[in-house]
Amino acid sequence: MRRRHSAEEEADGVLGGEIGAVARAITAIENDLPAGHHVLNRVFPHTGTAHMIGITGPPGAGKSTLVNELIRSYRAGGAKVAVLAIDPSSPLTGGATLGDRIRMLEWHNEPDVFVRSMASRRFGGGLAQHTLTVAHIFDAAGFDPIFIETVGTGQDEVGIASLAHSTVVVQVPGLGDGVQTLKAGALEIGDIIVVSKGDRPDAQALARDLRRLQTLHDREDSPDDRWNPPIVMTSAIEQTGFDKLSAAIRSHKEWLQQSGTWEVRVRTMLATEISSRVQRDLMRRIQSQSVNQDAAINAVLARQMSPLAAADRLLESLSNR
Ligand SMILES: Nc1nc2c(ncn2[C@@H]2O[C@H](COP(=O)(O)OP(=O)(O)OP(=O)(O)O)[C@@H](O)[C@H]2O)c(=O)[nH]1
Ligand SMILES: [Mg+2]
Repeated sequence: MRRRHSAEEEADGVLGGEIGAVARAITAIENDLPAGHHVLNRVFPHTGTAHMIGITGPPGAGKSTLVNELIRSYRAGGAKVAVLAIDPSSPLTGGATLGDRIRMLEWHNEPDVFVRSMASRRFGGGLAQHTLTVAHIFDAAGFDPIFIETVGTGQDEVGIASLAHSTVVVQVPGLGDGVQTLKAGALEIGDIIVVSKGDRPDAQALARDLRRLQTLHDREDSPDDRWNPPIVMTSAIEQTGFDKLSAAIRSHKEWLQQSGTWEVRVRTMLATEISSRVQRDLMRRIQSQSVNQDAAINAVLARQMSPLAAADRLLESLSNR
């Protein structure tokens, strides 16, 4: 029979790197259970060191393959590595199931590698919050680095960038025309740009395009100590580029720390986590007052109240509770 664990025991378990405790804490956070909050409250003072690395790019771009290679590289240096794969649960993924998306990560029996998939549809708008909150648990358990794999659609790029200290944007050849905005968006948020599937014939052309776009984006007045996002080409088939990629990630971390940008990013990440939580909870509280909401909608429908006044009234009803 399964024994219940106290929050204190669970927190000690997480801090001691016990896989069972880590898994239970994450599940509790995912399901918004009080147990998750209690454990997080206790372990949070012991977090703040792990390097969080976002890996984003279109569906099927080769993100998981890349993460797999990066795990290998960090493991060789003795690191404990965690991966959080966010399943967008949207038709945009091309129907890939969670199983497919993590199949390439063959680390089941490695205690120092923890791979976890989360379905974003369960978060109801709290993607950023849930992702970062789970990452704190990994951090507390001594995992460093922590990879966060997300499917980028070309629109939510900015949000994705505030989930991590370093953002790796994966670009893939062969998407055809109409990817210009995707490329520009990628350049805006990418600390490191990867051209994956470098074995494909059109990979060189894509790298050239990206380099050209990058020069256009370059500003003459930028300070000397600015980070210049490198463009790295990788191929899983030819086994090339991964050393260069992991070196680039490590030097980005160094640059973050030396330039003081690390603290700036951490502040952004935590602010995003907090405000994402507040927004979600406010929405939930408004929705739970469906009587008020219905009355407000009806009043707007009858043109007795403007939509803005209705929104004001709903917010007021929350603070008057
Ligand atoms: N030719 C070639 N194929 C690759 C390379 N890397 C990955 N692939 C293939 O591309 C497909 C998708 O790879 P994944 O690593 O699962 O891509 P992903 O971006 O994680 O996919 P989603 O998580 O579903 O968005 C697989 O069939 C891989 O075998 C590469 O370097 N060259
Ligand atoms: Mg994947």
